[in-house]
Amino acid sequence: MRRHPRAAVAATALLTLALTAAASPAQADRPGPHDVHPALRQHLVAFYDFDHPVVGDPALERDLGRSGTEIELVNGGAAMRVPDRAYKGSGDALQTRQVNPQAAGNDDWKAGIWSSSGVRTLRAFSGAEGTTVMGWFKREMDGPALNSTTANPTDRFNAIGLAGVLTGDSDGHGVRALLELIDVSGELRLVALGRRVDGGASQTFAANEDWRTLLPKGEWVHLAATYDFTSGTMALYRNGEPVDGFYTTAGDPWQLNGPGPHVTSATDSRGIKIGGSFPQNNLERNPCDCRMDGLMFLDSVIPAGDIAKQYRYMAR
Ligand SMILES: [Ca+2]
Repeated sequence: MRRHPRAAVAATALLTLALTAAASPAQADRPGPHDVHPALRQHLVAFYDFDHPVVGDPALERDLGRSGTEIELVNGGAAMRVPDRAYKGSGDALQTRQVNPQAAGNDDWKAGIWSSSGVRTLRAFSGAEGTTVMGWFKREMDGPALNSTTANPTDRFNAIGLAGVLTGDSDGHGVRALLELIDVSGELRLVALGRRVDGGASQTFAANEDWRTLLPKGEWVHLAATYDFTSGTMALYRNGEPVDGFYTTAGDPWQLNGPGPHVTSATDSRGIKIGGSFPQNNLERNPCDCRMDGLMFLDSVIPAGDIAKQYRYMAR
């Protein structure tokens, strides 16, 4: 049966009304106007601003990126959202920290998600040519925390975990793309650490400059790391500017010598870790006495110019 034209118009009007009504509440859930530069939006898989608790379960944080990957505020729950100004209009920040350095417990404050079968919503990082991790970080510690997993009361971890995407076979520690501070030949350095092939070796791009200068205690700093799995290159940025550095591993850790295309393993990432390893909370490693905000996980190598734009967009 043919519809009367006027009925069709009425139906269209109703549909428009329905769409408008549906759009209004969704709009309130979107990131703020100063959060995501338009140049980055199409690549934004996951984005956490720590101002969007899951309704009914404030220990979970909503993903304002396209993937809808909720993360857990492990061990501290809603208390981990603290008022602090990382950038204009930034609202609450995430507090992570070691809780009891003398005990081999599982009480450190960290965040993330882990699934043994892979997190399907993070599929954008499977078979990926590139990845970018970025966000605001404020460190409150003077070096890696005491190692709570050994009998020795004075030994320390060799790294401070910031934020990263896990591999498809990760035990909660192994990563595809990670921002962290780690000991490189006896010296702690800000690094981008990447792994193309699950179970394969990682490459590390380490900053030349002293980590305490790059991340002054008590100061908000915007960091970004890019991972180009096709060319085997990584880059670091601080407050929108490239950071000089060097690769720590000789040879071909990403196995780029064979036939391409060279992308990450075709497996769903097992999750995201923020402020220490093992988001499934079965072990403590590399805790970060830090605050973080505006954490972004993108499925592309964001060009230097767009990273600078994103920094200025937030910092203005
Ligand atoms: Ca925030």
